[in-house]
Amino acid sequence: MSIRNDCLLKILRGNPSNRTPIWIMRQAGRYLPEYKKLRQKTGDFLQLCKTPELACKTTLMPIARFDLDAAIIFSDILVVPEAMGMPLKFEENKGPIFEKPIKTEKDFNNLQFPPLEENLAFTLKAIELTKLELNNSIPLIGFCGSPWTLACYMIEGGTSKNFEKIFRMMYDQPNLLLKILDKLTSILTEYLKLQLKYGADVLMIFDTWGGILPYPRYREFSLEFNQKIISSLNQLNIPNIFFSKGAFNHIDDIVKANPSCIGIDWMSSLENAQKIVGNKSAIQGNLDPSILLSEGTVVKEETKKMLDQVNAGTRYVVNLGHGITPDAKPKNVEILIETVRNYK
Ligand code: 1CP
Repeated sequence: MSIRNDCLLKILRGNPSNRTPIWIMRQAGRYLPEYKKLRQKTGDFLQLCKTPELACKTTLMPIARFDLDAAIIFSDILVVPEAMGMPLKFEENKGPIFEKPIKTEKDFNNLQFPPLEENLAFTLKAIELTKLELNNSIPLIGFCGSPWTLACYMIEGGTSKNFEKIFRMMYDQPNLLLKILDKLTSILTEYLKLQLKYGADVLMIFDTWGGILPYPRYREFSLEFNQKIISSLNQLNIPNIFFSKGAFNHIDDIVKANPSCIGIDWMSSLENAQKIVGNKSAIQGNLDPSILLSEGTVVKEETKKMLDQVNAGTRYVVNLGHGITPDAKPKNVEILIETVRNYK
């Protein structure tokens, strides 16, 4: 079945579109009052992810409010390590916690290659339900974390400031880390293919912590594995988006990995991105998420400035340079979208 508003798919596939697609990373979440209300009622964030009807309902919240060109399934990147046998909890104001982080070869050997269709059935079911609800109006984006980004959480045990544990492993036991990344790569590839099977139209890899790697190690510990995943998706002709935050130094190499679209963070130059990427991939971004905390007039002005930088012919997707933050004003999202729609 074809999708009625397919401007995102057109841009990702390199076809012309007279509408510039816009969607927002983490568009369903804590900045929306209706999300906060549902979240209060449900209690636990993970429980929300694990109840397909509620995950579907949450996915659709921003779609009901705003004129967006894609939905992104409500889940989290960390459900994958949990499915591999690492108990996970989210603590209020603390973020994710793995009680038994990976420290040794033995911990690694205890990680399962889980039956993903069973262990992650909740997200797959949520995709299926959401596809029915969307009724081919707009595409649905499925996603996963990159192997490196997931390994950061699995080894650090949660959010980290200095990432000392994973860096220590990288220098002292590189082979153990490479084995972890390799296993994650196989699992994530299979997981993305399952999301496709259940109805996702576009697949995205979030390499949120790629940019913390020392320059000479980025390729070996992040990009190499992401490239494998991207190449599996390309073989199946599935439009994909690769976002590696803080990795603009490596954009030449990222282009060579050949994703359909490259996410650009707000610290990087959209102009330079266009020069380097050309027409080989689409580019997505890169409004500073903090602009949505500001006044409406500022949102309008900054959005226009961003659009002014985009050359005719660039395969371009409007988005923020990273996820929307909990204090963003929903009204500002409306102004952002309106400015994009009215831009000539
Ligand atoms: O209600 C709550 O308190 C939970 C907040 C929340 C939400 C709404 C978390 C906890 N995850 C999510 C959903 C989520 N996570 C989506 C769904 C799409 C949507 O909201 O529209 C997606 C795509 C993610 C991906 C994700 N989770 C990433 C990669 C993307 C990014 O923004 O960098 C990462 C790093 C995570 C881990 C995570 N999940 C949640 C927290 C607090 C964290 C830790 C972040 C950190 O380490 O700083």
